[in-house]
Amino acid sequence: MTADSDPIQVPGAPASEPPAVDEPTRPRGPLPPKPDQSGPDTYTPTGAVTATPRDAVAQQGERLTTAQGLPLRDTDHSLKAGRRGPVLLQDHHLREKITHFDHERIPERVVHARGAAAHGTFVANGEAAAYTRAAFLKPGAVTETFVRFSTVLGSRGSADTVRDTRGFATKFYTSEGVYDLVGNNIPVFFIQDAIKFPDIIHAGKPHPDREIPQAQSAHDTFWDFVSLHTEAQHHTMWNMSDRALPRSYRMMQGFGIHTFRLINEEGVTTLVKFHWRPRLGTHGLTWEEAQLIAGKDPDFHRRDLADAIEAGAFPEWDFGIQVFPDTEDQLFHGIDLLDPTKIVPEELAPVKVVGTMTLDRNPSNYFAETEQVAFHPGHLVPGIDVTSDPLLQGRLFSYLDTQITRLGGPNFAQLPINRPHAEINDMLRDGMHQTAVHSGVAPYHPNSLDGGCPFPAMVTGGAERGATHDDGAFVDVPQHLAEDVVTREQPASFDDHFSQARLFYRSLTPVEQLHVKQAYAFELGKVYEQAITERQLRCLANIDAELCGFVAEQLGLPAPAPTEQVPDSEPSPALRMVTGDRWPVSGRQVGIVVDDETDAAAVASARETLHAAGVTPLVVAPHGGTIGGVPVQRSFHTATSVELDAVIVLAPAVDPRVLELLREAFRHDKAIGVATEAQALLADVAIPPTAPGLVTGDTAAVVGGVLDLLPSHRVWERELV
Ligand code: HDD
Repeated sequence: MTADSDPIQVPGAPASEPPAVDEPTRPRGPLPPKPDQSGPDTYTPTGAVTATPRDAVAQQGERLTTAQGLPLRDTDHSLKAGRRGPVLLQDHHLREKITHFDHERIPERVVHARGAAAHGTFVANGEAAAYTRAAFLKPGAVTETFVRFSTVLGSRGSADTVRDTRGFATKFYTSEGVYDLVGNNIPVFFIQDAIKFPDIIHAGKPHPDREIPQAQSAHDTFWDFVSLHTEAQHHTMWNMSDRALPRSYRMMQGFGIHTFRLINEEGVTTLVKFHWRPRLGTHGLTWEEAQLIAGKDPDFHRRDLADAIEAGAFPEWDFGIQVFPDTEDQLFHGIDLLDPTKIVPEELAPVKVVGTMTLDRNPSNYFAETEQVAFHPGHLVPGIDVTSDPLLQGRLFSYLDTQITRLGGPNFAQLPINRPHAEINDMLRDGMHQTAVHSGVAPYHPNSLDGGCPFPAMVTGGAERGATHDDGAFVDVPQHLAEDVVTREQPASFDDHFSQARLFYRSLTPVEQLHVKQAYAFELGKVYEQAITERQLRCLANIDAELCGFVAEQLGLPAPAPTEQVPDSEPSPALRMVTGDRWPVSGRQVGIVVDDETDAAAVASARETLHAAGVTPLVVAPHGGTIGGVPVQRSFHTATSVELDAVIVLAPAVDPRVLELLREAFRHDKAIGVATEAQALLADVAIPPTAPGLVTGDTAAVVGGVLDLLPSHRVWERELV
C-alpha cells in the first residue's frame, strides 16, 4: 500500500476516516506506512492473498477475550487489593496471559533451525509418468506445496548469509498423501552413514565450552572432523565455493541427494536423483558481501523471499530427474548410487525436467507454518520409494523422532501446515495435543464393530471391492539382499574420498576457483591447532596441488605432497555457477542515488524503466520522505550497497556514505551506472572510467546499460585483472 492510498477497511468500520495517531477506541484499518518505509510501487497489500485456508480457528472478530472466549474489559492492569496492591492470585486473566507467554517458545530444530518458507504450486509435465505411478507426476497434475529453506548450523536467530549448506525441503500435498523431498542446495552430503550425523553436527555447532562461533564452519572442531573423516572432503569443497553463499533462496538449486527408486504402473523400477533448477539461475554473494550483510541485514534471505513474492516476482524452479537403470550392483559409470557423497555428472546422465514449481504465497504466521512444519524423508507416495543408502536409512528414523520432542507429541500431523490434503483414515488415537474427535469404537484391524472400516487396499475387500494394484496403496517393492551377512562394513567403493572433490574443483571457472581458494585460506586461518590445518592441507594435496599450494602459502605453511593416487575424471561444466548465460532479473534491486537537485522527471523515468524490466528500484536520497514528489526508500543513513544488485548515481553526492556504497558495489563486482553530472565522483572512489561494468552517459543510457549488465549477475572481469 502506498502512503497516499486509503487505509484498508475492516468490516463494520466507518467508510473513511483520516489516519489517527491516538489510541483507537473502535475498529479501523491499519495505519499506512511512512513513505520511506513503504515498499516500492510494485508491492501489493498482502491481506487478501495470505489468508491460509484450512486453519479456521484464529483470532476472528474485534472483541478481546480470554482463551475461553470470555470478553475482557482490561488487559493492562492486574487485579489488586487496592490501587497499591498486592496483586491477587484470583486474577485468572493475568495468570493465563503470563503462563501462555512463558510457554510460547518450542525447542528449535537441532539442525536447520533458521529458516524461511513459502507456499506454492507444482505442475507436472508428465515426463516422469513412464517411470513412476505417483499421481502428482502425471501429465498436468497440479499439487499444492510448501517449501522451507534453511541454514544448517546456526540457531534460530542467526544470520542468513553465513557460509553454510542450505536446506531445501518441499512438502507436496498430493492426492495420495503428503510427499516430502527433504533436500539441500548441495548435491552431496558430509557423511556416508547416518550413524555419524550426531558427530558431524557436534563438530560443526559452536564449541561446547564457550558456545562460539555461531553458524560458522571456520573453527577447529569442524576442520578436525572433516580432515579426519575424509569422506566429508567433497561436501566441504562445495561449502568453500559460492554455493554456500546464495544471493537468494530464489537463486538456489535443490537436490534430493540420495538415489531414490521409482516404480511405474507396470511395477518396473528405476533409480533416480532429484533436482530443483531455479529459473533465475544459480547465483552467489561474495564472501565480503555475505559478512557485511550478516551485520547489516541478518534477515536478508528471509526478507528477499517474502518481498519478491509480495511484489509478484514469484520464484520458479524446474523439477528434474536423473535416471539410472535399477541394476543389481547399483553402479552407474562406476559411481556407487548408494554413496551420498557422490554425484553423477549431468554430462553422463542429463536432468530430465518433469514439472515446475512456483512459490506464490507468503505464510501468514511464521510460527504456525514455517516453525511447525514437519518434514520426513519417509513421507512417500505410491511410485516413489527409498533405496538402501545408509544415510537415508538413518534419516527414516530421525525425523519422526525429532518431531515428537520438537512439536510436543505424536499428533503433529494434525497441525494445519502438516495436514495432508488427502483423506486420512488412520487407526492412531489419543496422545498429547490430539485435536481430532474420533468416532467409532474399533480402531484396530480387522474389526467387526465399525463396519470393518478402515480397510487396507488389496487385502480386505479384495476382488469384490475391485482392489488391485491401482487401488492407490503404497506397495513395497521386493528387494534382493546383496549379501547375507550382518556387518558394520561398507562397500569398497565408499572409500574413494577425493576424486569427486577434485572433479568439482577442476570443473569450476577461474573466478569460482579463486573464491574456493580464498575460502579455504580464510577458514583454515581461523583454526588454532596447527596439526588440524596441516592434516587438512594433506587432504587438499590429494585433491589439487595448485589449490593446496595457494592455501598453504596463505597460511605460511609448506604444501605437503599427495599421499594417494586419485583418479582423474572429465570436468563437468554443469557444475559451474558462472556460465556466461543471461538470467531473468525479476526481483533484483537497483539503487538510484539522487539529491534534492536531481531532475524529478529523470528519477521517475529511471524508476519506470527499471519497473518495466521487473526490477525493484530503491530511491536513495539524503533524507526520507519524497524528492520532487518521488518517494524515497532509503536515506543515506539506511542505504547499504549490499542489498543492491546494481547502483545508478544521478546526483553528484559527495557524502562519504555514498562514496563507501560505490566502493563496495565496485568491489563486489556489481554493475554501476553514473550519470554525466555525477561523473566527478568516480575519481573520489578510484574507479577508472574504463572499468568493466561501469556505464556513463545520460539517465537513459546508464539505466539501459545497467539493465544490460544485470542478467549476467556480476562483472567477473573485475576480479581476474
Ligand atoms: Fe536432516 C532437518 C536435510 C541428513 C536429521 N534435514 C533437516 C532439514 C533439511 C534436512 C532440509 C530441515 C527441514 C525443515 O525445514 O524443517 N538432512 C538433510 C539432508 C540430508 C540430511 C539433505 C542428507 C542427505 N538429517 C540427516 C541425517 C540425520 C538428519 C543423516 C540424522 C540421522 N534433519 C535431521 C533432524 C531434523 C533435520 C534432526 C532437524 C529438524 C527436523 O529434522 O525436523 O531429524
